[in-house]
Amino acid sequence: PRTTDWWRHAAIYQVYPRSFADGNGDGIGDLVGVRSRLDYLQRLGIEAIWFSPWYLTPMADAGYDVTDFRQIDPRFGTLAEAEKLITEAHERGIRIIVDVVPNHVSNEHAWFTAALNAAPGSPERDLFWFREGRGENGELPPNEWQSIFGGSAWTRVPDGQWYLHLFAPEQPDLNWRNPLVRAEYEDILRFWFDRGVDGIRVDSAAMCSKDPALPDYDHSVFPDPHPYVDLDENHDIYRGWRAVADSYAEPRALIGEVWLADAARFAQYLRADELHSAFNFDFLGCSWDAAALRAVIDQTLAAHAGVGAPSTWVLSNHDVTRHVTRYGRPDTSTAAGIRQYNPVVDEDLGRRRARAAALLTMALPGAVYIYQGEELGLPEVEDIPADRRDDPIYHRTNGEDPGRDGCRVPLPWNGTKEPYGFSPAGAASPWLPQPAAWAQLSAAAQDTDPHSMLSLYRQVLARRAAEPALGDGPMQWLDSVPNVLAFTRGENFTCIVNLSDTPVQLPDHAQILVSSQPLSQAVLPIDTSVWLRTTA
Ligand code: TEU
Ligand code: CA
Repeated sequence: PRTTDWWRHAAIYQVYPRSFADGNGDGIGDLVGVRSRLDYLQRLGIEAIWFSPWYLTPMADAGYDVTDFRQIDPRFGTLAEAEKLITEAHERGIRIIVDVVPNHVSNEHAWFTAALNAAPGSPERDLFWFREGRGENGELPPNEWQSIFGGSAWTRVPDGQWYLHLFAPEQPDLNWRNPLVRAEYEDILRFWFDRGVDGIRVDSAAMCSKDPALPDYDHSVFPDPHPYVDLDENHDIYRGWRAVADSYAEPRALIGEVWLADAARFAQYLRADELHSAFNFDFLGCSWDAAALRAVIDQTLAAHAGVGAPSTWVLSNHDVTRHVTRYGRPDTSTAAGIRQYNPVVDEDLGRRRARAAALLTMALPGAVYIYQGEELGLPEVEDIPADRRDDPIYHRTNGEDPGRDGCRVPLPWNGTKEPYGFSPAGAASPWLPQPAAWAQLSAAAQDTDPHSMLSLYRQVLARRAAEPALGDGPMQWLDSVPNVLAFTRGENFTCIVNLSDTPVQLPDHAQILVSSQPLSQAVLPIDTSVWLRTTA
């Protein structure tokens, strides 16, 4: 049901600004480009946009290294343009979510340059995690922690101290035990809420607090909690943020990126005085398998019901292999390897499953996230030349990890060759190369084809918005054939997904509302899903 708590049921579209649309022709997406495509997003039928970071940044981690949260990066535009964009989206009934990164800032942030110029033990250094090294002359890092992007999590500065960075060296971790850090971030939230922003996506939300003893741990196991993941102190941070969000007449939503293995500990972040919701990475990483999906769905619903929070459903984002490619692997149990090289991929199969998955996710209770380009059925781009790759993960692992460039390739809007309308005519090349075979996948090519992925997304989103039983609220599994997922929402709505290897009969007297493939008779083919109007 559609309550005023929009975040409980919204279809939220992730814009990765660098790759969405380039307005000024420098080959990099920008806010003018986004504004020129708001009609497209409105027609698509989404209810909110989450923007990956658009703040001032040296781009060591594609903008997740922020120099100043109150300035827009000049590559993307200006604060005035961001304000215009917020207004223009609101005029279309689209809400705006911005990304806030609390775990770290850029090494060019004023706090970090001040810390580098200050002495060991100074208040400036206490905003970060500066420590003496080990070994005779402190030449060894303070502990064995590894960066998530590869290599040690510590970098030494000229006076001999080391600072902690769980991601790239250009992303020094903040010390959340320092009250100035808390005050500053609450102020950043107010800065954006005061400009009409409806919600915040909280980056790496479970990582902010660290065990101050900085103990080593066994890197081969990764339990929750862990010296820098899921410490209880995190909850105090988000209680403070929730108070800020709730201080507005129209309360603002906080959506966490909380990667945790333990469902019960995950749910603690969604208690009534903390975050409103969080991304469902268990679902994202699940294989294309009925039993596995059903288990994840049940576990998700149970964990969220316990705290009264809405579930979310996510298939792709800017950090993982696009799901057309994941679902096109011969063995999708490797879908759990959400980022890996994919030597053999059946793209048509992957796209067929992606279509079926769209109907599944959009019929489940809660909110749904759509990553830009998934509505076009874009695959992962796997053959980006090494010298064009940008992601620090690729470079810091010497290419052992393919990194995330392949899901960040600029969108194809129209035309038959690069830049496919991403940039205006005569512009610089897009910041990442686009495949030669993307003409058929462009938004313009799909616009008038009633069977395209884009048409399917439009159809499903329109129906989802019109169907009172969809969005938040209960669901009921139907007993069905093995490897087929079937459930009802409300009195007369049924979703069926056929993951088996044989076609299945559709129920009698059912009206087909939407199907992921054209249906010629009352059977549901393999890897196909359907929404039905049913009567009890
Ligand atoms: O990601 C946090 C995170 O831990 C992973 O998603 C990580 O990016 C990587 O995929 C691990 O294998 C968030 C952002 O979504 C990501 O883009 C940033 O690089 C990261 O934080 C640092 O800010
Ligand atoms: Ca641009």
